Amino acid sequence: MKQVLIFLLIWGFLPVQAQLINEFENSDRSFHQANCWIMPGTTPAAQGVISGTLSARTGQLSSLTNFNGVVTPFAIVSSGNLTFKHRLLGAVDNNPRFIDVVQAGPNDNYNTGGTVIWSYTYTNADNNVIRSVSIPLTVLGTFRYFIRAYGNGGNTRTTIDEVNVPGTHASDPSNLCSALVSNPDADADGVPDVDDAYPNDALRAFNSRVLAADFGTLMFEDNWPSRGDYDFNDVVVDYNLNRVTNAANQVVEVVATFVLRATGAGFKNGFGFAFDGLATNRVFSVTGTNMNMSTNHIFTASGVEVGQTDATFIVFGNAYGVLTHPGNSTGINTQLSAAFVQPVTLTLTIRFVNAQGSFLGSPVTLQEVSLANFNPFITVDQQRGVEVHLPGKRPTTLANTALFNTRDDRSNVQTGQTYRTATNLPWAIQTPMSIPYPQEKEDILGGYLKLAQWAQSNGVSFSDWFRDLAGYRNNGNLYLR
Ligand SMILES: [Ca+2]
Ligand SMILES: [Ca+2]
Ligand SMILES: [Ca+2]
Ligand SMILES: [Ca+2]
Repeated sequence: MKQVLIFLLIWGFLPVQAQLINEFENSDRSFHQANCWIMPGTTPAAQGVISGTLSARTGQLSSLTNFNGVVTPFAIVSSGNLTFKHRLLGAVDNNPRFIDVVQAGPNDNYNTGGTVIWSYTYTNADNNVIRSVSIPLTVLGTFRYFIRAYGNGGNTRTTIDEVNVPGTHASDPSNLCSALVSNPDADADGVPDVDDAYPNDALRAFNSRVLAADFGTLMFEDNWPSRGDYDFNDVVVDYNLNRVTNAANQVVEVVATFVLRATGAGFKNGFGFAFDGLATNRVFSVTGTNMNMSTNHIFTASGVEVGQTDATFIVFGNAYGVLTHPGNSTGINTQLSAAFVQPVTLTLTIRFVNAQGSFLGSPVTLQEVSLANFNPFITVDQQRGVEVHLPGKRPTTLANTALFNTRDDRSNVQTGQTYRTATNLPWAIQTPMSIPYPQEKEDILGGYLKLAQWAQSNGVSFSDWFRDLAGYRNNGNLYLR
């Protein structure tokens, strides 16, 4: 008597007695069913045996749609071959006979769904001949297999034996033999669905935002290198960046969201940013740039600005091409006497991979597109060379550096001491939360009462100057509606 191989395994909390090999040596169909082998129209029988004393013997192959045969348990399939033997019991003559194998996933009905991965048409030469089948399994995952025989009439049968599925048993006999999927991973990217922010997208797995808050605020003064009215509302943009990473934590794309809230300026200013140190040729594509009412920028085929060493992105070329002037104010959304214009959200999608997920050179790391490397700036009044950046940030390749150390600017580009006055005051401000900005012509130092001390101490004092704490703000100077 041949031995039936029994595999024991522990799956979660549930001990399952399970076979992925079946030689059908037990004559009781319920024994096989208990191990999640289903035998539609088929019973273990001695007639037409292939090996041992019993084989799985189908009913008469008299229907092309009512299949007889053997359904294996679900298996987490590893690479290898599905093997079995079969034997047609009788002549074909005028009644065609077929045998095939269907691969069915947890969501497929084995009888009506799945994929045929092997098929064979019997001829009279098969009559009573034992045939061995070996099918390489190229698609790995959780599957069961239906070895099904069928024909269009007559009383011929087939026997099936020595079925062997490579992999780990994954049927739950306590739950109608449904697939045991402890950590489903629908897109097979290695990140289980529960942890995968993109469970049906194998290129994407995680979101990583640079700010915990929904948005932070960027405020710019466009009179640089003069101090100007210092009202910091000439361009006001809320921002956040979402770095989308794959299962290997490589950055597939950055989805940069900006809300243009105000432009309290006579100048027609643009806004963009660079990722310092990230070479232009690492970028596969950029979408979402708004160049309404501006011809101030030229772009490569992939959408980054031409002529830049570091990858540089333009969000909009002209704030007046994004927000529509209400008709009765200096700028937009800085004077309470003028009509409020609804802020406009602009989303830039910067992709670093092609459709197959391949990078242009080395994969982009989270560090390369971090807040530390984020270098936002405005371009003033459609003059490409006039850029205003945050203090300590470098100008882009296209900036006119002759403007440094003119008027009120006291930059030292060599030491990175850029965009600051003799008393360390900036022309641009970045906060990790969204805050109000000054009304038109109101000096920001009169609205944010700790800002001067923060800037002049190089960020040591009042690092929370932007918060709404007692003694920190003078709301009368801020644009609050
Ligand atoms: Ca996944
Ligand atoms: Ca995914
Ligand atoms: Ca101003
Ligand atoms: Ca202004």
